[in-house]
Amino acid sequence: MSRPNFPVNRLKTKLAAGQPAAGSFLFTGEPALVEIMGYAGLDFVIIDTEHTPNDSLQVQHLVRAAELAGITPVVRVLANYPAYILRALDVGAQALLIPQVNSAAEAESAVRAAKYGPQGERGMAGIVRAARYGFVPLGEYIQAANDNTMVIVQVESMAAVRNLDAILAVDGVDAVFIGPADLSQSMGLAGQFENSEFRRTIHGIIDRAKAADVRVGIFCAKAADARYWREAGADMLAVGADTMLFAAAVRDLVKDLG
Ligand code: 3PY
Ligand code: MG
Repeated sequence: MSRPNFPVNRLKTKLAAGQPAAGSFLFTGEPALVEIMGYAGLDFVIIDTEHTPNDSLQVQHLVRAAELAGITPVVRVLANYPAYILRALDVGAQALLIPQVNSAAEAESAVRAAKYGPQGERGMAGIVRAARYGFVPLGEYIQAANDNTMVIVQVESMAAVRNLDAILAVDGVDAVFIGPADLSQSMGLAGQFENSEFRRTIHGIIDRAKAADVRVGIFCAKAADARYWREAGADMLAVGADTMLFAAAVRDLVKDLG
């Protein structure tokens, strides 16, 4: 009987070492694209279930592909509900991205749902994929899950910006993640990503997270934006998505064909 190992959380390792981590979103449900991202050298892939129809069975296949290719599978849940968090974790998500977290109480609720006791009250089943189907003693699995599972909460509304210091102080929040699209809308500046007030607000979030010694991520449409926000102090750069990368490649191809 072989004894399965738990995957190394590359995103957590990098952020803990003070190094920036780079990744991308996955909007299709295609495991081959997860493998390609891993083999190309990205640190993490955010498997999205907020804005995609991917269900948990598909997420499980995508997480498997990520483990195979050595890239950390982050799952963005549909909403901040314990049941969605449990689904993502039981199939093996190593990190959760929780959309629209607007207060410390909401961040605490996410952490409670993500951690087994005594830190939280995640529903327990020792035979799921994350638990290696019971091939690892339950106590060891619980410890490994609580140590390795990351909780990353999205700051993407003015309410979250107002409550940011309290959110940053929540025990178990590994990082905050800026969602520029929703944040711009919440500021009454929908899609105005070059607006100076908008950009000042993002700088402010990054500075406050740094002051609290909490890691900070951001979605970037392109590599130049990622370089800019990394320079400004962001640690977790999520650049584009599989669909965006493919669209850009096909656009270039059609252009090159003349
Ligand atoms: C947003 O821009 O609102 C996002 O959630 C990006 O991840
Ligand atoms: Mg958003």
